[in-house]
Amino acid sequence: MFDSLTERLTGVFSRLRGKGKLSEKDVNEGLREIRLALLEADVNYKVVKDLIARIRARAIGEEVLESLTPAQQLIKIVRDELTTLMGKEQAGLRLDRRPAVIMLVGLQGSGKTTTAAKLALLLKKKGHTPGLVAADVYRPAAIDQLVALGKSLGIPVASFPDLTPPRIAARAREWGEENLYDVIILDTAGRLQIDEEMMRELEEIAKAVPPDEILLVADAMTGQEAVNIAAEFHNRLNITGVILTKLDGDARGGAALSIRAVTGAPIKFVGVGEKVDELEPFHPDRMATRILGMGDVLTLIEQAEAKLDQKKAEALATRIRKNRFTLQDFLEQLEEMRKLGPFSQILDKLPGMSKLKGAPEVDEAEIDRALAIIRSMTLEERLNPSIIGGSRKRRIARGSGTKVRDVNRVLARFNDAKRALKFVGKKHMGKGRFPVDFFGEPS
Ligand SMILES: Nc1nc2c(ncn2[C@@H]2O[C@H](COP(=O)(O)OP(=O)(O)O)[C@@H](O)[C@H]2O)c(=O)[nH]1
Ligand SMILES: [Mg+2]
Repeated sequence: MFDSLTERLTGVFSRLRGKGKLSEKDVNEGLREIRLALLEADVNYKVVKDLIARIRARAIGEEVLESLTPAQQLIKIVRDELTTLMGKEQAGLRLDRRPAVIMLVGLQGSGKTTTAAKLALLLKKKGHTPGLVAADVYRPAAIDQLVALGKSLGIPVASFPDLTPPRIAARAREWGEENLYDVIILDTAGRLQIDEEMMRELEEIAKAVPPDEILLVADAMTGQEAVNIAAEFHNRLNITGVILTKLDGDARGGAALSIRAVTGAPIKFVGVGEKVDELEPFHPDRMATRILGMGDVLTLIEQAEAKLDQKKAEALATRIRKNRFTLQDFLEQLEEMRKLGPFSQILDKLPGMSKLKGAPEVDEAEIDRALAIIRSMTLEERLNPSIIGGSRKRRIARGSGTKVRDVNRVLARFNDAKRALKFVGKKHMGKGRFPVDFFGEPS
């Protein structure tokens, strides 16, 4: 579902993440790529424009640039805005009356009849007693199709071939009352295109019942066409929601992302296959997360675990156990951790941390300074800090834009950490466990 959009967005974010700190130019470049990806996914032009404007405003307002994990902040903003775009909360069905009537409308081939059966099955599984009514009297095959589906699911189907569609609708409610069905799903006739006759008939049906829900069934594969259709149906019928079908195909995402913003009607369900159980409630937040390629759960700990290179961590652990921990290791680990986010957030979430001493206070600026200082050292100096005398310290300070006393402090911290790790290595470190409290107060 929406594979190429997801691929493109994932690409944008991994490029941004790779940069560490972001400049305003980086953010603008990223937003430009996101914009193109959305347009290519056939998202409505105006929807994209507004969305990007909102993301940009927040990216600047929330100081993404100054944050320590700008790419992640930006992903979060994009995810939030995509969620809002699709309606924020999951929109459920309003089924207050007995029986409640759900009227399905849409063009021919959009999936109405299939969806009527799917929806009945979903409601039945939730404890409802649904009944299906065929209000498509023009094609006998349409009635047969619904009858066959109902039979296979054990759901009653009624058709009243001698009545006009508005009369069928009124009769359908009575049929439900008589049989104590609590939800009636009306499958109406569609045309290949929107035409006046169809619209007028649907309006008459809606007047005759009137339905608790008028749901437009729209084919996601048709992209912006589905959005235009939704807007027209909404104009005439005041639809209460949309069921987007065929999301299992190579739909590009345009309809899912635009329909709500363009029409104001929320997507309530999505069809994800031809089988009768392939209808799902639509969750804007989960869909946004999915579109961004972040799976269903976005938590720091998962990111941390995914990003820490286990092999490296094990090799490091071995060196620590043997007390051969160098400034080069120190640098690599700092850089590795920098990718994860603010230390204060990750410290207590990393495996093994709870076993170490109480969560230390971390000065983020100091870590940045330490990184700059170690980067200004030669490899030889990093592997053997004892050769760093006065003139080397001055050179390193100059190179990193710091003072000699800052260099001294890093070296002292490193020695503290090394001593602490020697202790930790003997006492606590299991194989492969990742030590992260270099910046704890030396014990
Ligand atoms: N792949 C896929 N096919 C669907 C989905 N929903 C409906 N279809 C197919 O779309 C075609 C038209 O469906 P139908 O219910 O007859 O459409 P109607 O003319 O609106 O009643 C059928 O072949 C269905 O199997 C879906 O979510 N995924
Ligand atoms: Mg049909």
